Amino acid sequence: MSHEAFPTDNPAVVTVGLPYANGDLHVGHLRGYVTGDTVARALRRVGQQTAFVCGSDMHGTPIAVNAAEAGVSPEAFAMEYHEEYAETFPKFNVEFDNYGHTHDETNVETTREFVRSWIDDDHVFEKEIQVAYDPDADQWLPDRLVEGTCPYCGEHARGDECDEGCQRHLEPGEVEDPVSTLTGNSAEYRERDHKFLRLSNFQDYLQDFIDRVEGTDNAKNQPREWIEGELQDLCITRDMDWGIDYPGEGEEELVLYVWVDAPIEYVSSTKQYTERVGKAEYDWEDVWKVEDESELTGADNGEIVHVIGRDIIQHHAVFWPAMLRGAGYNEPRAILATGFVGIDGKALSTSRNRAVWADEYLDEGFHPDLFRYYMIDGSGMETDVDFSWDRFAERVNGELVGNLGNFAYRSLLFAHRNYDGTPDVAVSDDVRDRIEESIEAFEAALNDYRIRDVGAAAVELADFGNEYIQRNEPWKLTDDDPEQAAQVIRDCVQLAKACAVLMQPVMPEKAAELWTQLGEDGSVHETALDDALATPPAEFGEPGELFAKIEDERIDELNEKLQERVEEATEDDEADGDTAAFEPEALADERIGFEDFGALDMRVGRIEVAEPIEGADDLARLEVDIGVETRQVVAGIKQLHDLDELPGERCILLANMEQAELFGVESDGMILAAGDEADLLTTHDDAPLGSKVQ
Ligand code: B3M
Ligand code: ZN
Repeated sequence: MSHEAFPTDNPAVVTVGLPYANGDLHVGHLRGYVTGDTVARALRRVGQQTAFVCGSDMHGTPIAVNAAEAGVSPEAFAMEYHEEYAETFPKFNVEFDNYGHTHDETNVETTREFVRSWIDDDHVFEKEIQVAYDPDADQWLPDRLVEGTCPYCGEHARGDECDEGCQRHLEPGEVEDPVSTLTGNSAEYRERDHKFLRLSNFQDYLQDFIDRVEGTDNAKNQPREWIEGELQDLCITRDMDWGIDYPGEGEEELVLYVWVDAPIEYVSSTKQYTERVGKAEYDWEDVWKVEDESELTGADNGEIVHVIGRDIIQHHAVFWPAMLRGAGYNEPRAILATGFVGIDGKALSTSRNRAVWADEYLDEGFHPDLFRYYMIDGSGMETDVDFSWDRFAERVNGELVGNLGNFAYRSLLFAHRNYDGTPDVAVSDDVRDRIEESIEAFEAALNDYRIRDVGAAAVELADFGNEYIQRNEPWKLTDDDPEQAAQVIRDCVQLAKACAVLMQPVMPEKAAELWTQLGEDGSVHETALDDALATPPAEFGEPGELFAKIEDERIDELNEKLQERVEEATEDDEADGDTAAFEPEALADERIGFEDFGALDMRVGRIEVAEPIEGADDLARLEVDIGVETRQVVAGIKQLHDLDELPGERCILLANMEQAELFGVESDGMILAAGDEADLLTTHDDAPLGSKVQ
């Protein structure tokens, strides 16, 4: 690791990608904010001074277009959503230390300072380029106002991003066969002068940067391809009214590209936080400013951690570090890129109403911490997940109600009834050791950015607690061996207290509830991990249940509602010829004989191990037991399945497939799967492993 482990003596800042102030929030957005909030809280638990900041992204073409359609100014339009977001986040216990927006004075000023600094250091130049133009509408077509074909992968691309294909950022003039989204007519390319940030000046720097940046594998590896190739300079201006004016002389009609002022809001928002609490408490400059490149690797710089969606890795791991360096700023220590949230295997769509909305979740009466737990612990951070009420209920009923809640309730109830609180004996060595183990697991997971495991620490400890209480049966000991009964319950109360400390980052409100039940008078939000081992209060009252079971009927209702909506959205997709709808492939014309078929040696297998392959976006390494032996195979299913769920699953393996090596991993066979979602083939009954498919 190129960085000192957390906690360091430097202040940290955690940010989350800014939401465009352009529509209501849904569970897909919330995944990122909940992840960021959990990271910030976990850092504080290990003793790292941390500010958690964000803001609304107010600029860009979609907001300008939607505002025009609504007949209001872009500013008024965006402000309304900004205010809605600022109110919604705390309802999910996402508590920013500062939540600003990109159009506020601080960000306008900071952005202009950045750009002036690039101009002064000769990182900006002017170039004549082709920009799409709509002759009917008589206007330029920046970004989302034009669509066409991606020059890199041939997929349909919208303006500045190939969001249906290779996910690349696209520069003005790059989209092929441009069409105006304003009129639907073909657009023309016309010549126009624009300003560019000379990214090529930062090539060497970025190569070093990508070697030391920490975070999720996707964020560390994907950018290599862009950084190691020739870096294309970044056009930083647009022909629009809505945005921050380019600060150079005589360029009044140009505004800055939205991706210039958006990440700078991370800095501005931290600045505003300092303005509020004072430099003595938190100095934004300690985190963000590093004039000289040689100091970047020093031990005195702040720790910048960005949580983003996996579609904006290039902006954060290539453009943003160059923008920072060009202005004498520090660089990100870590970039954590989360997977997407889908429904029924399809992307969430706000315009189609294929979504579960933030307000809707709360209106259903569910506690925000349940959603947080499901998002953080339902799957690894990089994995795309399908939102499902069934899975939500499964997690809540199994791990929270059945395990964590049950353990805390039975322990505290027993303690309260028999001892009025914590029995007056010392905690046993075994239990102390077990709690220390959980603390270490939490710290290690945080330092590796395995946020799911940070969240799992409390639930695993409760699992241990349940086994412990079950094994020792204190209810049988109260008469025969009161000392031993007191010891067991003393241990359980300590375990419950440790659970409260460890669960705080993921479920802050539930942790506080448990803390109060324990009779603690301070705040669980102020604790350090070691407080998990401090003696709990001698007295506390009767506890309540932390979590309530979600009944099947309730889930059926929710499923039905969601299903109806998904079907409607799919019908809309189909009506629009949207390719997200399922289209079966035409049947093959050519017939084969038995012999050809018999040449395929397909066997029934069981997946024993499934793990991601470092550096490969889609590939996983599997070990498959096929009765006679275990085969290692490489399968392109990393994004499509939750790998942790695969061990134990039965599958069909083509055993005489040619051997291959992918990303340095040997593949000795192929597992069979159907469709774009790689639905794994299996058998109807339980034919023994190794049985031949015939
Ligand atoms: N506003 C939203 C997105 O592309 C965009 C993020 C800006 S982060 C600096 O996900
Ligand atoms: Zn593409």
